[in-house]
Amino acid sequence: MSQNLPEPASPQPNSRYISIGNLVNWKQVDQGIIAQNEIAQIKITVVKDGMVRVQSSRNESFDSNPYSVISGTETVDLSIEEIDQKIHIKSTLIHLQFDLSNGVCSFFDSKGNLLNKDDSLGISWIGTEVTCYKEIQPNEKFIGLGEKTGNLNRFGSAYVNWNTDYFAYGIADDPLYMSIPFYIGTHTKGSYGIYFDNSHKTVFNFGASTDRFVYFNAEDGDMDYYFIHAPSVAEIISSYTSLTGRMKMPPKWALGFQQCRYSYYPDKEVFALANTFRDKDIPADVIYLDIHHMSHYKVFTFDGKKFPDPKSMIARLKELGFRVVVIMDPGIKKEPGYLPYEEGKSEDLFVKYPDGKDYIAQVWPGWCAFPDFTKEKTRTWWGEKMEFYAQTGVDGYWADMNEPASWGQFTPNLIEFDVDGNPASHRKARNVYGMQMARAAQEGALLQNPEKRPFVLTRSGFAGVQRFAAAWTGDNQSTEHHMLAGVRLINSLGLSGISFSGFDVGGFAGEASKSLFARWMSIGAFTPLYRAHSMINSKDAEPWAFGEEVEEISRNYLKLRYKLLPTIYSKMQESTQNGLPVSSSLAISFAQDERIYASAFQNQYLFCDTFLVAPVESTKAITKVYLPESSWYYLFTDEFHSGKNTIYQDCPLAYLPVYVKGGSIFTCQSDLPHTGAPHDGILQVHVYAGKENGSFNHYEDDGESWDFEKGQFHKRMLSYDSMQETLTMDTPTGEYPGDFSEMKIYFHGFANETVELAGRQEKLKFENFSFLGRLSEFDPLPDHETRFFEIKALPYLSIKYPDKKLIIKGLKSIN
Ligand code: NBV
Repeated sequence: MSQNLPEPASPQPNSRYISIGNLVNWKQVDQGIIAQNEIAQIKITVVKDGMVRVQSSRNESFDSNPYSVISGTETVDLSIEEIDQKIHIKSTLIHLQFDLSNGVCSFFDSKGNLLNKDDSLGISWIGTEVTCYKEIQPNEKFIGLGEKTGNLNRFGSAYVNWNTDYFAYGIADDPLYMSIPFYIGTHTKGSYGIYFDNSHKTVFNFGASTDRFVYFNAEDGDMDYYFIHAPSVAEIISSYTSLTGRMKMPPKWALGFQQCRYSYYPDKEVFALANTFRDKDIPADVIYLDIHHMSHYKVFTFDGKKFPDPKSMIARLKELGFRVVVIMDPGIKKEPGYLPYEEGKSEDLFVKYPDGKDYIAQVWPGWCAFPDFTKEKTRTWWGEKMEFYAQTGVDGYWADMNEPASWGQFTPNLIEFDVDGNPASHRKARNVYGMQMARAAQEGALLQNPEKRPFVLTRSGFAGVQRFAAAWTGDNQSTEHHMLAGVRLINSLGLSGISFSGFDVGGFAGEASKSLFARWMSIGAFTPLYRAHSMINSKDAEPWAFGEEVEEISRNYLKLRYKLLPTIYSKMQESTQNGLPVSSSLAISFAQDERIYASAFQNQYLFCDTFLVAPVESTKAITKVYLPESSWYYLFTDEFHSGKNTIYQDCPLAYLPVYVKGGSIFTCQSDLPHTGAPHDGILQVHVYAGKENGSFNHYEDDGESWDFEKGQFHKRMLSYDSMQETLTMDTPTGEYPGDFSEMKIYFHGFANETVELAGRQEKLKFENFSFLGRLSEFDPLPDHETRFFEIKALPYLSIKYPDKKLIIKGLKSIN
């Protein structure tokens, strides 16, 4: 072992493959090693238990990527020794073997199972392009990679990360708006995650056009990846989000229904929209103002004709229980006298050519300059400008076109960005630009309203964007396939650290059929971000625009959404702590179950860990559903199904196939027109019998301030123990008094007529219960009957909301 390492060679332009090759010199450094030869250097660091960072560079120092990784190295127990030309780096969860003869890394778990290994081609370069080739393990599946179309199992496909404005993308198109270079590999020996921390254009090839390897590469920068291992896929995602951050608790209203259109104007139309929701008793919380709110599409302006008095308009909307979210596009019109342009120029805030001239390109307002959001000064300035919206009462911000998009769709690579003091070209900065705009919007919202939790929605992003904004999947199309592809996109975002996301319900481009809109509304109710949106020059696309039946179906699912808000809110809070998604692909809990990857079942997911949602085209009356290990109850009738079982399910338009996992608990409230309206004070607790134990952490706070950080929350663990036959409600924690005075506990799948409560037998009551309302008989013909599902004679117990720990005993499962 030598302490004197040779100087690394500087990169040579070369169109041939060159591998890192034989590494004769290495030395131990803090929590790892560094090895070097004339081709490159490689550094391996145990970042924390279950996480190893591998960096390799042909330069003297490693390239910095300041935006995604937010946690540092933790001190861990590890051993490092050299045996037969191999360095063994052992920490508790990962044993890494580094082959000095060719730079190949092999990752094992603590029991010696091989998780992942470089192909002998290893880490290598072609010119500045750096690649890591990996062997494919037997029967290995690849999942995640963020906003990517295609199958749940990405094996056989390749993807490019290059943030792209893609109007009306097809369901196999790539790349889209957002790049998350993080994927999970899973096979019978275990699962692992790889986060490639490089914002240049990257390629992830999971065995497309080759049977030899999978690889990931970047057109420039270093090989710099984090290898993450933990016993479960869920823990791998948690670990990844401890590295790149987690979402902040959103305001409760952002979980209500959001109505968007390109665009609602003038103010009268906005009022009509708001009043129609209320008149028709259709719950909703948010109305969006798209680009027509502006004067000549100039950000930080209102069109004085369409919106003569935005402040009073928003105040009136608030009285009706609506929040307003306003769009912000990055392009600043190049127009002398337009203050944001003048300030941006004089304060040096725009993206520039290397010769110092502003980069000017065309978008909605015409020729525009682009704020350099990778510069702190620009982000701060943008946040200050947001006062314009904040003082009118705007509550949320929508960052669009932030790939950044421009007409022609081809940004010249030479333009320069500050990258917070480490200037870089468009090649390195493009993929992080949108995320930095989302950051500016979040910081701006906080600057303008420090007491309130911000809501920012972004189209573009990169790893870590979850810290700043919710995401939506851009300009989808009004087709059945797109509806299902959108579900896969959301599930994939969830696998990649983004918990708060949604798609345009109804489809943005094109026009949804009646049935498609109805089905999409029902799926949207089980999606973290529930937002309908549609394109300019298309037919109206509000819940009432498709006839009476669709209106009733939409109302039903919207009401169900609002009933479920205590559960959704609780799960969002949990996600801020563990980084796990609220819409979870079945690959998280059932990674080793082959069936879940089948094309017929790959769209299925668990919502709030409780509801298995099986999205299905609106044209189908019956569908196949795969129910994995566990036991399951059809939500609308409590019909019982054992797990590891494929069933045929009727799916009339009014009933989306949804199943509750045995052993689950969730909480509900009464119908509400919007999240700010009072409920009836009764917390419904639904508990489902099962062989597995289940628990649910019910969470409440005031819904919009930061007081929960100072203890103003109400949290209560509810747990079901199948062996003990008990339902336990722990003593609540936190200082927030809680919003409920009564509790109504529904027992699903239990044979009980009484339960034991505080030593006494309590008689249960029974009612016919339905999660959805009955639809009108639209067709007067006698042979036509509108189907209605309900749970017959469901036992329940009503009690005062317990302020202390309470145990209900003697629960007897039917199955
Ligand atoms: O601002 C208009 C639209 C917006 O409605 C949509 O959601 C974005 O994805 N925007 C794109 C600009 C261009 C649409 C053709």
